[in-house]
Amino acid sequence: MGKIPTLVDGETVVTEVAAICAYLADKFSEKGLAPELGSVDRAAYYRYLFIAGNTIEPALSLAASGIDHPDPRSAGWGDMPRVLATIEVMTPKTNWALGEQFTAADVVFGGLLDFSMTFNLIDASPKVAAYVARIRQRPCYRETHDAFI
Ligand SMILES: N[C@@H](CCC(=O)N[C@@H](CS)C(=O)NCC(=O)O)C(=O)O
Repeated sequence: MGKIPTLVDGETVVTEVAAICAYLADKFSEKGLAPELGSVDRAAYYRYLFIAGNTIEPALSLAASGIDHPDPRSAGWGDMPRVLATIEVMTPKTNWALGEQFTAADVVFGGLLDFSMTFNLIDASPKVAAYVARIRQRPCYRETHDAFI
C-alpha cells in the first residue's frame, strides 16, 4: 500500500501501527509494555490495540473527508456518536488504559487520540483531553515529538 510506518527488523517486516507496537512490546518484554500472555489484562490490551486501527481510524478518516456512511449498520463502527461514546468509555480517567502500567495500548489508542486532536478530527472531551495531555507529558513522547509540536 506504500504506507508508513513500516518496521524492518532484520528479515522481519511489520506494517500497521498496532502490529508494530505489539511486536516491539513482545520483543522487549522486559520493558513491561504488554501484559502477560494469558493474563486477564491481555483481553483489554488486545481490544485497545485492535479497535484503534480496525474501527476508530476508518470512522474518523471517513468523517474527516466529509462522508457519512450510507448504512451505519454495515459500518464496523456504527456512527460517529457511537464511536465518540466508545472512545469516552475506553479512555481512562486516571493513569493508563490498563491501570497503573503504561503499555502499548496507550501508544496505539492514546496515540490515535493524540493524532486526532492535533488534526482536529475529534472534539475531545475533558477526560480525553486530560488523557492525551498525560501522554504528551511523558519524556519519551517529548523526545520523539518535540520537533513537531
Ligand atoms: N492502517 C495503517 C495506516 C497507515 C497510514 O495511514 N499511513 C499514512 C501516514 S499516517 C501514510 O502512509 N500516508 C502517506 C501516503 O498515503 O502516501 C497503520 O495503522 O499503520
